[in-house]
Amino acid sequence: MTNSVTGTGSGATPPIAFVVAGSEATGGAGFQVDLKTFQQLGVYGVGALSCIVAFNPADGWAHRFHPVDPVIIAEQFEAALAAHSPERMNTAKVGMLGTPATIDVVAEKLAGRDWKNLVLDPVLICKGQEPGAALDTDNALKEKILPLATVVTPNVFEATSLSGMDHIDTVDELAEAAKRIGEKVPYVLAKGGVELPGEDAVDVLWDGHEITRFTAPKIGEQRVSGAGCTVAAALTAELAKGSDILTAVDTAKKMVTRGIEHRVSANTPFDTVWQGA
Ligand code: PXL
Repeated sequence: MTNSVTGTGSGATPPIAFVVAGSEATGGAGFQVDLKTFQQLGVYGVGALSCIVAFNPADGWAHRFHPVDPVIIAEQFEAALAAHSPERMNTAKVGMLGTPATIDVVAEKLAGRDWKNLVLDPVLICKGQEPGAALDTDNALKEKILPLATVVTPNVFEATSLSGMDHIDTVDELAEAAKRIGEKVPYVLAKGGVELPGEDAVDVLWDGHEITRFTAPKIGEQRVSGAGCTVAAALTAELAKGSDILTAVDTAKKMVTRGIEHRVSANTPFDTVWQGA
């Protein structure tokens, strides 16, 4: 007999996905979004915190950025990877890391498992960091984490940086950037979102052979916080479930579009995605 309270009643054991990302306490980005997205898509979330971002409501919601000690990051990886064997957990997402020291330990620990799917959301800057420190972090991310990724999900800003292009103003240029980044990573999902002109939010997938466009009508022109995290987390969850990349991207795009339609407003400057929509 199954028992709904002890939770043995829902049948098969769920797929598992690992995430290393930062906490963002208002609930709109980072680790919180990743776990909510995994859960919504029926995936059991596991993970390590890389940093803690606490916005400052008394200072225009500026980012206050706190790295987690690399020793503690290493310990979290040890616990999570020992608990869940490679046969059960072969898919991971990398979100915001934040410092070169964090990137070093995360690169070392990620390299300890042969991930089938490693989705990198290349969160390049955090407004709370010194520009010089941000540049070092960007370079370390490109050098040490990007080569481990099987999928990378840059927005326009990140795609410009990763491709080395001067600017990206059109979907065609976004596609060109995706191809260039694709020299280093098998799959590149470059997200135009509301950043490019036109009526639609267009994302492009480069799979090493061709570009596929994913299009949805823009819902307003305002950025919604957590959209990038939600897309990358949904893609991760779908890959953990065994979907092929095109189906996974399609599901991720539909989920974020619906989550933006049903966005959550708060006292913060940006609305946030509702993963439960
Ligand atoms: O949306 C990018 C992002 C990712 N991760 C964390 C963040 C943010 C933006 O604020 O705080 C932890």
